[in-house]
Amino acid sequence: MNSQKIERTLVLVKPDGVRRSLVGEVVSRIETKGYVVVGLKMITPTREILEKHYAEHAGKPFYEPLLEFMLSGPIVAMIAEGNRVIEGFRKLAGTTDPTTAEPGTIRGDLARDQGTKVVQNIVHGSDSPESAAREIAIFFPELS
Ligand code: IDP
Ligand code: MG
Repeated sequence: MNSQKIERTLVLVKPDGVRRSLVGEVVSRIETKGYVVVGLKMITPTREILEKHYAEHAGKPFYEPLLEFMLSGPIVAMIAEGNRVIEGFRKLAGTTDPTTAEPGTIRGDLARDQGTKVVQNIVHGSDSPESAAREIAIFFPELS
């Protein structure tokens, strides 16, 4: 709990979050928690970038709908920094399914089941130091 290791995590505001003008809300939750946003950009991702980012899900039933959804509009990519930020942002985001995500979390407060093939849940956050390094390199190649 007292680890002093400063981490970085990749946060994405997905197209649903951008469409609903929730970029500021997401940034605000990260910053008011005390993490520091050290990189931020709005991009229209290519299919190639998303295939790299979501490689672990290739072949799953929601994979194609996930790529289509992520290609449906601009997204905002951010790097958040702080002690244990990888775990901390996952807690701020809440669980994958917005119906059961705890109120108080980004997904629990701001998203709901839309009846779509892929769950639309506002944000992505890296799930481990290895994923964070890999994903930051995909979205911020200029930093590596
Ligand atoms: P995470 O974003 O909470 O880490 P992952 O399992 O990595 O969840 O899945 C990536 C994204 O794919 C989720 O955020 C969600 O948008 C979508 N997704 C994951 N599991 C399902 C599912 O069972 N049905 C539909 N969409 C899903
Ligand atoms: Mg994930």
